[in-house]
Amino acid sequence: MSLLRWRTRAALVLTLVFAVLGTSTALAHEGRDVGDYNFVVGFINEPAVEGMLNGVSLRVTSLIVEEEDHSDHDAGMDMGDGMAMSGDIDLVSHGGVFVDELAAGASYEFMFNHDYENLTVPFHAHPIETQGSIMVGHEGADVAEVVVEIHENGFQPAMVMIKAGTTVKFENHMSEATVVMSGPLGDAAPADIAPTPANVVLGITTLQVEVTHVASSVAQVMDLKEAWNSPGQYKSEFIPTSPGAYNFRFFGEIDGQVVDESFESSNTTFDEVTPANEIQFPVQLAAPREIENAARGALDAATTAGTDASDASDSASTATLLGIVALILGLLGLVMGGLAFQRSGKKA
Ligand SMILES: [Cu+2]
Repeated sequence: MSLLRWRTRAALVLTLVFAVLGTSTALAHEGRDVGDYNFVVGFINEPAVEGMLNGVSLRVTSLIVEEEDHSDHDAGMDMGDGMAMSGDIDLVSHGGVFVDELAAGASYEFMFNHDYENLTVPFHAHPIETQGSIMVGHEGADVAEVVVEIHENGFQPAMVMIKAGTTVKFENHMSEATVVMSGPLGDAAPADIAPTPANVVLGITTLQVEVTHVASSVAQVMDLKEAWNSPGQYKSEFIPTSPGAYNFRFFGEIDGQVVDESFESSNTTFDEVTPANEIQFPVQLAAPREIENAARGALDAATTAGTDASDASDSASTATLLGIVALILGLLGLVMGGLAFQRSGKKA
């Protein structure tokens, strides 16, 4: 690879890094291996906001690159030429190349062998939502190991240039655990820098998702449809009408492999749904859910008032009836008295 190409690539990556940092929103997805596949799960749009069209996003890739185990990461990799090689290495999925959870003070090492030559490997960490990139080329320091420190405010350094064969050691310098993994931080990298990986799994029609709003335990099964403009991404659109954590349970099968896997939003996985009024301006509106609750309360009050009113009218009509009866009895008494007087008069 020529120096020029290397520089072009570096420029592209810098552009991406700044574009992502510039938006400064915490875009989080959870990546996990499910059988022979890797699932990357999250909301279609993050941050997810209550009352706005969103949905379940699932990206499925098949596992052809061994992760975590650096002893045999040559296995299964085809030494192609030039650009074609990037197709075999999953640089875009969360954890497509490596992923590790680091306790406070712990470290993780990954050796970038010649398969990574001329590639730029983006990486990021949760829940600090920071990212960096490793460029593997012919230039760079001639050392066996390069250290990347993980701090609350990001990676140090965030941009690493190494030669093939160098081990990168990630050190957690924070007081909390973190997850460091390959892949860009956001949902999707620009197409010019991250072409559709060769190992995406297309045309799955045998998976469904059960969406649960955790706090209320309200659940619904939805169909997953492959996004027409994003091969290997499966979506199920819905409008989250309550804030908080959601659980996505994928079930069915892929190519005969049974799938039943749950993903729940949290600060180390994918975003929870934010109440809408947090981002409303200038007037914060009541959420439809609050209006509905208020309406339900008013309806209850009206029903109670109605019952009271009919109770009152019941007792009122009872009183009227008693009054009429008393009146009739009174009249009857007068008539009897009159008759008795007449009779006594005739006798006299
Ligand atoms: Cu991630």
